[in-house]
Amino acid sequence: MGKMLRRCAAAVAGLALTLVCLVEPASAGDRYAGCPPTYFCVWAASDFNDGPGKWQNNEPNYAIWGHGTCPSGTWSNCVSSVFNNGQNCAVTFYDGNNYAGAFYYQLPRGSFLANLAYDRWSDGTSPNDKISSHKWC
Ligand SMILES: [Ca+2]
Repeated sequence: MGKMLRRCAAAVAGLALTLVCLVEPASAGDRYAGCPPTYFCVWAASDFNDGPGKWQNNEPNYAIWGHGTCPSGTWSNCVSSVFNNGQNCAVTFYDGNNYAGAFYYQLPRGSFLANLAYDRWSDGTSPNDKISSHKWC
């Protein structure tokens, strides 16, 4: 009986250890690695994978910024997660070039969207793989 309890305890301990390993998130620093302070950063995949593309200023045309794994070869219509690591204000991003079309209004400074498939443009459709420009404040 005692032996069985010990075996069970070991199994539970092992399971707990496994769970801890599975659920332990990467630190914020790891998650956003490559997104320095003052930048708005984007990734081609959800959860901050495959990137980042990063800008300190307004960017009216993502199609001039290459990214090899995107279908178009550029960041336009290719973003699935974003992080506003700016120091001053919010970022609004848009479906069209030159801040046109549907938009996502003012992602606050220090905020992220890990999977744009779960978010909505101003017109109610998904911004996933649609961003083509962004503007601060
Ligand atoms: Ca677009």
